[in-house]
Amino acid sequence: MRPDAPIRAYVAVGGNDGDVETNLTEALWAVDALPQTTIRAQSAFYRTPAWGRTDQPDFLNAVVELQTRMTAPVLLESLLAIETRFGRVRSQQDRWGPRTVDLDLLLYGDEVMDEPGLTLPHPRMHERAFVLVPLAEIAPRLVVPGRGDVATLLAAVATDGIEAIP
Ligand code: PH2
Ligand code: MG
Ligand code: MG
Repeated sequence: MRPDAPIRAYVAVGGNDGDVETNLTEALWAVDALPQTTIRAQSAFYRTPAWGRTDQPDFLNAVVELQTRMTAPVLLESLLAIETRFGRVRSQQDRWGPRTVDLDLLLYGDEVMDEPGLTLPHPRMHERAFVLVPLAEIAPRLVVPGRGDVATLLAAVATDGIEAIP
């Protein structure tokens, strides 16, 4: 069902393969160009050490705030389509490995759901400094349902090696 009021959603963008800054910038233009969807705030790009699998290049990461009237599943579909358009190839080895453009739906209003392919809030966002640092830049007081506010979550994680790029 279509939401009858616009929803505030947060999306994390990241990549570490190819011309990352150009890819991420253009992928975010594509997000802003989605129907019924506008980027309302955007963090800086941060250079971040690879998390999960450390034997790969540093990432660039950012977070955007969207206003959207798309449903969460349609928004997710659209983000995955943009990933594919920017050269993302999903494979068996892909989990946590190098990628051109990764677009992760972090929050969709205060929706809490756990369905195949879509868990909200994003199940690992509260422990990932590469998400919390850019998110805290644009929404420090935002509450992650079931987890607490962003500034408090950020204070609990190590942010070593993360720096905003000029
Ligand atoms: N994404 C991953 C795995 N590890 N590390 C950093 N620094 N940034 C990411 O965006 C990232 C990661 C899986 O999507
Ligand atoms: Mg992803
Ligand atoms: Mg990801």
